[in-house]
Amino acid sequence: MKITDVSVVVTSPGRNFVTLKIGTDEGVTGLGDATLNGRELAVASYLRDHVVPLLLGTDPHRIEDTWQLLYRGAYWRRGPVTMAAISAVDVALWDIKGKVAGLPLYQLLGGASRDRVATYGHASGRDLPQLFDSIRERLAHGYPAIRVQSGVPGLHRVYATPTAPDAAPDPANGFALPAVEDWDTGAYLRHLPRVFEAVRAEFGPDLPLLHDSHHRLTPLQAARLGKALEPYDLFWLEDCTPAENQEGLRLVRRHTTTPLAIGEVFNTVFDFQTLISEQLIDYVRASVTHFGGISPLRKLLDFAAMHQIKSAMHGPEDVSPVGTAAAIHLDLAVHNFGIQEYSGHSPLAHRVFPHSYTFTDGFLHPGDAPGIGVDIDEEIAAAHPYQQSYLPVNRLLDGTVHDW
Ligand code: EZ4
Ligand code: CO
Repeated sequence: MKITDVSVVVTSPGRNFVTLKIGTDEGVTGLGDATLNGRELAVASYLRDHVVPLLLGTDPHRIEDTWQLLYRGAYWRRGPVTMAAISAVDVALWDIKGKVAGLPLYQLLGGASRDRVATYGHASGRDLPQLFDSIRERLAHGYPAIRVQSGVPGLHRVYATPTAPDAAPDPANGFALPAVEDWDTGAYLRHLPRVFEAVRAEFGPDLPLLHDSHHRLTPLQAARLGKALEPYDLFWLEDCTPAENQEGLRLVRRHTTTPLAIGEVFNTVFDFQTLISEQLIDYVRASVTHFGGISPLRKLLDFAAMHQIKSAMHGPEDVSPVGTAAAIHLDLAVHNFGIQEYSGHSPLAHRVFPHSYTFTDGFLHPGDAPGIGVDIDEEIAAAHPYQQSYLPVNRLLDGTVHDW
């Protein structure tokens, strides 16, 4: 079997997605997600200009060898652009292998370790009444666990909370510039425990609650926050400090028993080495799309399992339905599954990527179509071309750029 054609599809059915499509001489095709939010075209070029020529004529069954060739052979290792590109190849090859075998991917990964995949959904509000409505709405969708994000008094535009109407990016020279959010760590640290106190009082002790600090705190601030949130029994506190400072987590860990989740911006096992081997976190947030695919993520999860650390794959809207499907297969198969983030996609995105996976009463299942179980409708995709866009940036009240 040989790879005969490879194409990169960039489409924007509501938001940008980069998809790799690998075709073979036997007519079997595979799909992989290479979407890197805000830097999509860099990955598309990496694939088109540097990876596609290496794939043509090779045997699609040699997944591990192809992965090692792309990782080691480039000399320049790691990094989000490279690893998103390698991920797309890896997943597309697993997709092909599953289709040739006539089996859904999770069967090739050892089969199902559970009946269905638990998710968490996002709730947020500028204030408590809006937040409570948002939580109720998520619960009505069946989500068994809820991530709670809140506005902060005195701040206008806070991460993942409903944006003020004037927050739309201003076009400059034809380019949409990033939206600017504002931030005051002291105000956030004073406010957040009150939010969780109110949410617990309203929704009771049983509902699993999560929170994402989105890399904004120093280790000492994170330690204080984790401690302050202990009475509210969080499922986890996510990305409490900028992820590249691994040693900082030792300090956080010494001071709080609030479970910690980290790693959505990581792209290799080396980023997790200290965090896992010293047991500084409880959940790894790596996603199939940004971690180089199914092959390395399975190895990471085995390493994590040795330290009783569980999976919690990143599942925002900017991971495409192709990347989402790959995640759900892995979630179903690995023993140390923790939870899957699931934000869903727009109805149009679901039409561009028809899929066998289902979301029912807050739980996902990959379905039993061979491979990853996702197609691409290239006509609808072509009708929705790339839209230039950025993620927001974050500034302190004096104008200093802060971690977003
Ligand atoms: O901000 O995926 O936990 N989820 C997150 C996400 C990230 C986006 C960045 O592209 O932090 O919402
Ligand atoms: Co996050």
